[in-house]
Amino acid sequence: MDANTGAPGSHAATAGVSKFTRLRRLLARPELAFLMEAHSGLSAKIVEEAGFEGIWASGLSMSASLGVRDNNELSWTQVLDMLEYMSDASSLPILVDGDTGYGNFNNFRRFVGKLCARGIAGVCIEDKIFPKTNSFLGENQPLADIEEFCGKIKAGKDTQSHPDFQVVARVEALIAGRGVDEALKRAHAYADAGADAIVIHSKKSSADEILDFCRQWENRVPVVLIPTKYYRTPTERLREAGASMIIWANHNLRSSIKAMRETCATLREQETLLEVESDVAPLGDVFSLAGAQELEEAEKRYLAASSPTRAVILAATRGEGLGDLTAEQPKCMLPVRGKSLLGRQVDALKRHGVEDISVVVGYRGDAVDVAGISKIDNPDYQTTGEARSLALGLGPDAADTIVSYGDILYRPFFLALMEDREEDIVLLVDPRAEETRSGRDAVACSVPFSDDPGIEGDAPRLTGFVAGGGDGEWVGLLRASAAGAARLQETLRGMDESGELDAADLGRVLTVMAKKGETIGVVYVRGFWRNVNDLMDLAQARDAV
Ligand code: SPV
Ligand code: MG
Repeated sequence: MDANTGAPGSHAATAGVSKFTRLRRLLARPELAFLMEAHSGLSAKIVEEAGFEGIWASGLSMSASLGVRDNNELSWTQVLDMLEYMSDASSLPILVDGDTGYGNFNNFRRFVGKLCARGIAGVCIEDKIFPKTNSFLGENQPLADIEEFCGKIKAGKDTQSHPDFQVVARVEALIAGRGVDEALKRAHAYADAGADAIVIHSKKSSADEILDFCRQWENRVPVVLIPTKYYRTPTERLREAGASMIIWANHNLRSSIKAMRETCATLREQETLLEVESDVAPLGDVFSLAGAQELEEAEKRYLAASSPTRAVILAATRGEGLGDLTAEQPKCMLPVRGKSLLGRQVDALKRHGVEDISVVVGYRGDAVDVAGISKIDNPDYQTTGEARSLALGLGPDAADTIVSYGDILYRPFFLALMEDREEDIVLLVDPRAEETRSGRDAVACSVPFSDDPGIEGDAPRLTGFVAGGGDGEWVGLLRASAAGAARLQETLRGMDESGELDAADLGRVLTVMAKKGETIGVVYVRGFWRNVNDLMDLAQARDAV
């Protein structure tokens, strides 16, 4: 958002008009304008949401919201920081309560320079002494020397970097008990010094003095009123008196104090959220005020669109080698220290961000019960093999896919290892000595495993599955990019057409592809995985986790 124009501003009439100009127009127009107090980015948003045309950045409210007194306990740079949040959060022009200008003309002009740079539309300074005291506290507050205060106004006007930045002079003569004549004398001096508008302030519950001032002032420059104490006076009377602007000076702060107290008291007493929930803003409101939706849309525009990875787990076989243990369930459901083989795989995939997990089931598919998976049935599991199950699992869509056997256990980092390679299909292969292998999926590779393949050694590729020996054993995990998955599907279709598919295992499919010249990458991993074909494997798997 542009700090000066608040670019996504909602009012057509103000689109493209700077915040400075908008505040000047609010003060100058004949129609009465209203500023509402804010003291944070959140309250600034709520003011705008309510339809107000401008914000009063109240010194009292900003101080109180940070738990300090309205006695210049906040430094001017801290105020500036709060203003930045408010200005970023809202497209409305902000008139900031600049107290006495944080020192003499020099401190004030430096403040004005920074306000202009941050797109704060105007500042109000009061003719009291630094450090100030809130106008509603104590009696006979000392006033600034008129000449000194006029110098401050001039310094501010000479410093502003935007022609419409507003310097509003606040007359505290009535607050100090010095009467309407003193107030008028000061107001004229300040207007002569270049003030764009005058605030005439009073702490009386009657507006008589204010109305008297307005009558005699005759709108020489616009008049701003803060009717906190004379709130019973109808707004209509203030309008008729010629006020240009009214400031509701602290009412967001005070309403939040009341609401927070009530919530705290209820919770302290009841120790349950039941009664409170309906009295507080819904959480959705919090996210929407913070702009969650804009971020969601921006993510769609700016984050690289990576097609989500899915997984296909082949788990259609019973696992005869495990005897009675698989009488009622397929081996993927065998528990390994309290969690099934399949459940452990699903956990690893989810940790890796894979949400779309399909499990191809066959034998006792009804007993495959793991949260977060979808089941695909291979009704011919007894007469077909892994290749048919894979064809069913991949379906017609080609997406980035992890394929695994349902009976393996592996460390979750295996999934990341397959991402580091450029090939469209990548296998994990364990090169350990033949005698430690299960003997299931022996593979031959273009480059054997080496403890030190060099910095840019040739990346190993699959040559084909072999009957024994070879360079290692396929772990039972592969990753195919969307393009790789498309080529896998194409190969499976071709094998189906030639009648080869039903008898084929995955080794056969990958060998067909390698022989056709497809590049299939291999990543060597030594250990950190198990497959479970028999009771011995199961015992070892249980020891390994
Ligand atoms: C403020 O809001 O901080 C003001 C207005 O200065 S008043 O508290 O009425 O003085
Ligand atoms: Mg103040």
